[in-house]
Amino acid sequence: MILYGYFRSSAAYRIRIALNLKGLDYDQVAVNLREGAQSDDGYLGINPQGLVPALDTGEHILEQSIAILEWLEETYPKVSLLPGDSFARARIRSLAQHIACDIHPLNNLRILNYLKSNLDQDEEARNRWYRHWIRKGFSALEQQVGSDPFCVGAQPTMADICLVPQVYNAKRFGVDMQDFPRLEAINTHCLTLQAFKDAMPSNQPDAI
Ligand SMILES: N[C@@H](CCC(=O)N[C@@H](CS)C(=O)NCC(=O)O)C(=O)O
Repeated sequence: MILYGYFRSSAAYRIRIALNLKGLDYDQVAVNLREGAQSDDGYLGINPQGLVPALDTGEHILEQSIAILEWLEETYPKVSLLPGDSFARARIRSLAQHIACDIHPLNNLRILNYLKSNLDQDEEARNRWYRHWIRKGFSALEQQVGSDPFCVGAQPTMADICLVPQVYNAKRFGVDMQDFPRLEAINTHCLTLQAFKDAMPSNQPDAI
């Protein structure tokens, strides 16, 4: 499989964690978001949305990280990212979607670029925007996650796969994680696992 991503892309980071947890081999192609490579014709031929990640399965190209996670789960069920009964699985999906649908998109690069170029917002204003939406989402998430020791239960799930990259973003933009002790504890615990460590942005071939 080939993962099209970028070391700092949190959506691609999700897929790296999942592939590592499931023990699947993959190659990576870096799409340099800072240089605008997501809008090159070549990449738009892979994902017309101009977003990473995209996963070439060898047979198909898949986009959208949550859909890719679901496909990986169905295709390689051995190490489950959605364990438990239907209620547990719905909770896992709910936390994952909270992050992937309601927190992450507001702070995407193209949103920040629009705030800068079209709405004349300076760096301080853009960073305030960024921190605001993470803090708002994390305040609710802090009350929704468990502590056993992952977001839901005793093994890492799709919820943790979405949480860890979002905490990485939060820290990068100066969100004080002391206000979210449960999220911080889950993040710290996840990062003791090799699959999460290997997926960290700083451990990717395109890291600068
Ligand atoms: N909903 C998409 C979001 C993908 C996404 O927003 N990717 C970001 C990086 S984390 C991106 O490619 N941004 C490029 C841009 O904003 O121009 C998914 O989950 O895959």
